[in-house]
Amino acid sequence: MRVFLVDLLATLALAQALVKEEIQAKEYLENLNKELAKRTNVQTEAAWAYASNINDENEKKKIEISAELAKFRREISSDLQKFQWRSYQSEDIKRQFKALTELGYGALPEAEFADFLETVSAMASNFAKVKVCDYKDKLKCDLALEPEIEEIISKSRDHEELKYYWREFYDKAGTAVRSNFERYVELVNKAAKLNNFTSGAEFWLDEYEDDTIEQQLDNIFAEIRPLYGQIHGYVRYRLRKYYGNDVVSENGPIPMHLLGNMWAQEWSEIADIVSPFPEKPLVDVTEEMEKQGYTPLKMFQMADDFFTSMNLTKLPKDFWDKSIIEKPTDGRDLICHASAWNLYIKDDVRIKQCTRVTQEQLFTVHHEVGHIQYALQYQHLPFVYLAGANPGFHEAVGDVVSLSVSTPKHLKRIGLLSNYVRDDEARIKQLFFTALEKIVFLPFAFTMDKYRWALFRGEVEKANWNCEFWKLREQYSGIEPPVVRSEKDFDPPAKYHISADTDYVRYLISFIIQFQFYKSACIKAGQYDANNAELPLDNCDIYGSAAAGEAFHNMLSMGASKPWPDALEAFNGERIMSGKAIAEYFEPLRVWLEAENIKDSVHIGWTASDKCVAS
Ligand code: X8Z
Ligand code: ZN
Repeated sequence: MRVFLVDLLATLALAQALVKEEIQAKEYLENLNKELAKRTNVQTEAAWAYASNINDENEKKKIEISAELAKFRREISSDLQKFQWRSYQSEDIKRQFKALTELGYGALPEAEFADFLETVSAMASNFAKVKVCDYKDKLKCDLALEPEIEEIISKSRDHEELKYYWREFYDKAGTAVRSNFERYVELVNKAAKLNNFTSGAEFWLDEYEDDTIEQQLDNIFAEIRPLYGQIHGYVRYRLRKYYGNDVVSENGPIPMHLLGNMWAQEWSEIADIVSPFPEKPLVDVTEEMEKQGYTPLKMFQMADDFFTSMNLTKLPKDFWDKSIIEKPTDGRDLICHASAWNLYIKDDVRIKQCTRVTQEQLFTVHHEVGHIQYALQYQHLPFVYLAGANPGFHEAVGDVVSLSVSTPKHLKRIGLLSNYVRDDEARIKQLFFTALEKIVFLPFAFTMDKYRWALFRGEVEKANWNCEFWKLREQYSGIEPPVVRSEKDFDPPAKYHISADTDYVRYLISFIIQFQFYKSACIKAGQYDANNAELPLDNCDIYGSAAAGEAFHNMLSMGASKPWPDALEAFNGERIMSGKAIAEYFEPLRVWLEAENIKDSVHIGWTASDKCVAS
């Protein structure tokens, strides 16, 4: 009896001590979050300075400050281990501790972490600095990806010219950094192991807090794949008519340089030559934007206006003062790939974009402003929670608004479209256009990370690293390079995110869930009713809807404080990522295309590519 009482008292004392410790831990976290925000602000300023002006001095500063921050985080991580946080009552405190003990790449020993930063910097700056010579004037050698090369790849219909720029770009942006990339893969895997993951793949996927995410994506992709097959078959059939049988085969993969985009990730730039119903208007407001004297500034003001029309937060003064929204003309090198930045100080948010006045860029502007809106909505939270529910959520916000902006209804409202009659054929044409952006992108996005996961997992021999990339691109997208590639070439880093160490499955997730958000937002806005032909999903404009804005606010203001199903639930009551909404959106197109392809005896599917050989 006595022994029992002593035990009980001891247990009680322990429990009391734990409660007391938890109170102290809370205070400790508050201070630590503030300290981390301050230090991360300094590090992000250095990263911003480098990204907007690439030179040795800015690179050195950025690397030094990043190394210092990583060192600080390693130090506090041993402090954190002194707390028995796994036994605490509060889910919130446990979540914060868990996030703070994760060191990411900073788990690498000092010298290797510096090596890692230098390696990524070398690849990213190489990508940013690529310049090629003009096709016709080989003495003019200052063409950059943004704007010159992208403009040519999207507008030229001369397949030899397109092939020339494709090869120049891939050689310079990809092959040039093969050895850096090999070192990079080693270091990612080493960091993964130090964080107790089997490989870089599991390390990257951990951000999604869902052990079955790969399987879920495989399943959703399998549901959409038949529609992709129809689009692919139809586009190849139309390209064959346009370029002739010698350039485009009947059953093979599509030569990717003909698709209007350097990576063939979105094909909407060639809508003018592959869309059905040529006599119907193609919704492309680029010309109208030019005619009306649009500027990058005006495009950002419009995005700001869209978010505020839904009762969301206005872009703050710092945004307008500090953003870079046009390519500087002083000749400096910078990373032109559009990005949104959170500086971890109240209202210090910025975008860096070499904006051009085109319809496609108008959508990108909304995409980037979506990132900023997310940051503004969660900025009241502790530092550890200043992120999206998962990276895919962060990518999806602005795209939901872009889906709305791209509707004929909205383009009319803002005076960019007139005399447009939306009959059945015009509608199919519009859906086809959107599919060239949204459906075509899915297999592309999947392969960017399937490829890197496979390398991290050691599933591919180094001697096959290039051909494995093209094998996946062929298998999933049915495209191939315009010229024979070999293991003497190395093409993956010619995609920005591969050179810049950014995962890509975030965009695959975004392109799926953005339709879930869009559909619910449209219902909330009274703009979509599945039983009312007057209110179709593909002409829904959520502009001015406070109800849609409230749903956004509920989700965005949670930041990363809860697992993503909770954030999704806050938006629309769902807890599962699903392909149902995207399939519903494109259903009329699927029905039409299947019939059309049968009528035209269009071949569906593709034979294997022979465009990559061992050496
Ligand atoms: O990289 C981006 C954004 C910046 S987060 C411009 N996107 C992906 C890409 O360009 O490859 C947006 C969609 C896909
Ligand atoms: Zn983005």
